Amino acid sequence: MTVSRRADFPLLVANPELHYLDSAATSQKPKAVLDAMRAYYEHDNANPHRGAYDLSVRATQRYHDARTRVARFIGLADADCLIFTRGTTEALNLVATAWGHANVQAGDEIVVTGLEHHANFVPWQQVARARGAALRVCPLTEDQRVDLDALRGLVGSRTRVVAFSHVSNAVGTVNPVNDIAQIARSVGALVVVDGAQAVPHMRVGFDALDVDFYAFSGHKMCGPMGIGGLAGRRAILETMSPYQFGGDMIEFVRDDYSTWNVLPHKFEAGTPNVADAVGLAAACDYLDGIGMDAVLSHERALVRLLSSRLAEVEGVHVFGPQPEQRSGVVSFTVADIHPHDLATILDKDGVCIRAGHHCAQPLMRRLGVPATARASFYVYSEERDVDALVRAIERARAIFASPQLVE
Ligand code: 7TS
Repeated sequence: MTVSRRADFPLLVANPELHYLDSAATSQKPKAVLDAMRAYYEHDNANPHRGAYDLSVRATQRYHDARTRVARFIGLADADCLIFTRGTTEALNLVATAWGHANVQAGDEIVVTGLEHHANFVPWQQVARARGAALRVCPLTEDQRVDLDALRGLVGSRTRVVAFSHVSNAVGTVNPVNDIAQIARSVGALVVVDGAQAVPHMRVGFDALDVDFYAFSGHKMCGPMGIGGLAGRRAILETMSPYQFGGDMIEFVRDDYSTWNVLPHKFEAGTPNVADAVGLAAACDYLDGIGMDAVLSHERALVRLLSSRLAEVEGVHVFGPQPEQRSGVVSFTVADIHPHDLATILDKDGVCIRAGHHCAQPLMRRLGVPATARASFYVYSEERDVDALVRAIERARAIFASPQLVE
């Protein structure tokens, strides 16, 4: 087991009894990120791209540098093809709106998978409805991986888009991006990847992937809330119309028409979120300081440990593939205890897990459960968090087995 980074996270240091096992929802923030954002506001804050004065030039430079840094982190050489967004949700809506509505025609098909978070499902469902296209949902294997044979049979000459998650938030499946992309390419479809649960946990090399768009969120990777990104191919971004209109994204505005700024500004209307971009760049520095391979192996070790411990607890069912095909997520149910009740009891022991449908209702329906309990790890997670979780589950089972409760 590699070393936990708990000491770098002020919230966890201030709460030594807390077992934070909900990093797939949002990660805690290291001091280095908080310091970088504070320093930006204390020394460099101004509205970028506007002022002729030195402070505004500095703010512009900080924003530019943050983009270059984050692009490097995700393996994107052409940093102008990284659009900063509020997060994955906005990034995927940008593609669905700006590309989907313009390019999907009546009778076309859009393919998503049965694993998707609503953020990569509903925008495509809505494009399909608006354009008179069909949404096809790719089936999964028994252990919740994308069924590649089924996908081959599902795509065809009318498939315009294949949209899928790199890593499932609900069960942790790591999907073979290039295998899926190859199937999409065979019919000439646009390839859109939801990387919200991948970028925080493993090395992602956008340029080496055969995909067109890749979305992610800063707040799940040690960065602040309110910033994320969309990486895209220049040739496609250039053809797309803006998603929102206003300041920064225009070139000329006449009474009856306007022309657009160059990438990335064309897709970033209004005052940009500089401080959060600076924070996200600091998060990239922080994670690279650990090494993404070390991040993944730390989480996998904990997933293996928790999976083997849960196998000994009666009534526990764990979803998803083998730990080697999963990120730091363990999604499970405990017989006769609703996940919400379980999470409430666990909270009394300082154990924070997520219970619910994980914004993946189509997946829950396929699993035949209303909800699951989900523990998710990150760089600050420790074996004692696993111990506390398993102990708390045993306590919950004892409470539910007690005769008083049955009466
Ligand atoms: N896609 C995936 C795979 C996600 O896990 C999430 C958030 C999103 C998209 C949306 O990201 P946002 O930053 O724009 O909100 N997932 C979760 C989760 O699993 N629990 O809370 C949020």
